[in-house]
Amino acid sequence: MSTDDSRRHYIDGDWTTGTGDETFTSQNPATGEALASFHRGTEADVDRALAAAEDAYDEWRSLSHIDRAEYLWDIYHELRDRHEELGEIVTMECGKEISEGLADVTESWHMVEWAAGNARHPHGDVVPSEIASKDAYMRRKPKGVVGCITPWNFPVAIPFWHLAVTLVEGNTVVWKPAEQTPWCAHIIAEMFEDSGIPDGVFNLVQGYGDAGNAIVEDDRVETVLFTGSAEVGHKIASKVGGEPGKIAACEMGGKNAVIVTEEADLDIAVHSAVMSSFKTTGQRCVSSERLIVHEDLYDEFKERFVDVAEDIAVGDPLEEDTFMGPLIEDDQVEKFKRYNDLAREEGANVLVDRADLGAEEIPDGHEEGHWVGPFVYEVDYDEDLRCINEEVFGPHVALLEYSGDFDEALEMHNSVDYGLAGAIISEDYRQINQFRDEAEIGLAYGNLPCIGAEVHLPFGGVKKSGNGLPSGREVIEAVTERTAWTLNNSKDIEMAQGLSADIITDE
Ligand code: UN1
Repeated sequence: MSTDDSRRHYIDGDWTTGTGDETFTSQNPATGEALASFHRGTEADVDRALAAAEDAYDEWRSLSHIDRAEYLWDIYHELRDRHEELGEIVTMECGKEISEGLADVTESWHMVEWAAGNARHPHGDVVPSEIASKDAYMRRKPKGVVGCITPWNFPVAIPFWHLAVTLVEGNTVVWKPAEQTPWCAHIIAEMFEDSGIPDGVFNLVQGYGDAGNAIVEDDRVETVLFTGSAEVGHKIASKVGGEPGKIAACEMGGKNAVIVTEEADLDIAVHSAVMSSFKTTGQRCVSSERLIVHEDLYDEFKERFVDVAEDIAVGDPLEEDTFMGPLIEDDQVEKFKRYNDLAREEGANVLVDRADLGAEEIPDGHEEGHWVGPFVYEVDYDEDLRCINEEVFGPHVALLEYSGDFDEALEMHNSVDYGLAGAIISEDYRQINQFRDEAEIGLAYGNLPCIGAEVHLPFGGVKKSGNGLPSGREVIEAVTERTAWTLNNSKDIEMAQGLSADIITDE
């Protein structure tokens, strides 16, 4: 593909090739086929985008929430109207099977609906004052220029988690999407252009980590919203942490678990575990790589889970009878296999190994795809095993047996450094409530898979998984500053805390 065909960045209302001379291609992970070529952003491109965002800020913030939301409503309708087409593009570019590609687009218009609708909802609180003649209330102001860095696994939904609220609240944006899914990002930028949003309010710079880093390090950026790997997120958080006034809202991965207690309904347990471990081929930050199962049910659960894992339909993600599409790229396949080997070295008893699929399992014409099937093992619990502590981001699943009471399961559950999502499967409300209260996670589920959160819930983790801010309504916290505003309605000045307002002089 020649450079001239390559798609451009969207900066200051213009489609530009930028200053660099490199391009990169987006690939279909199911076929290895190149989908489109894109200009690779440089620090100079980010610099231009930030300058545009800074210039556009004053005018944008001066609009009302409701006027700003109008642009988002246009996008909401376009997302709905183009559901099928965009769902297929998501599937082609990131390999998720088609129901997931479609759900990604649905989740994005839900987020836009929430953010634009919220423009008409009350913002902030009226706060009582100790002094009857004072009014006190909270106001929020936009921060300014917000940098957004998004992952490939929800290439339409997660950008809207970041962008929709941020823009409605009056900030301007420079966005660097994942290098694996630039096509989806390009379409989102076209939607912003179609909406007629003022130049410079929304800017897209395509590219790699160096472009993302240029956003993170720039003084003009007040808030960085990041969703992606723990490795990158922790670097961003520590860089930004040293800068007063600047915030990094990071949502990263997990080593999530489903606990199946002795009081579980086994049908629910198997169903939830399969969904949690294999949807998106294990590539959600909320996917579960640990199944913690009580000894009373262990053998039966194992047999049933293994049966499904042996047969789970891996195939062409555009076909409706596929459950698992490919992994995103070769590096991910290698990582998955490396961790499968590590589990073996650490003493795992392998129950299902479909890491290398047979030729007959790979759909015709898809030989260059990044295919793997489930890898399931059991291992004697030892909290230091790396295979049950480190996130793989693939269908790599450990079965861990526990005996004794629920505290033991919880201890295993909480022993990892991460804390994003988890589920308990039990018919005993005491166990369920204990899990709700004591599981160290941001997203907790009872008798459900630990995936599939809705956009109006806070989404985010604790511990190494992040600070729970870059999504849903919590984004508001990250992209606005609060003012506590107090107004005196009296001609006299009266102070709180009984503080004297008398001016005393020597005269
Ligand atoms: C992710 O895990 O990377 O809760 C995002 C879910 C989706 C979002 C997942 N709504 O599964």
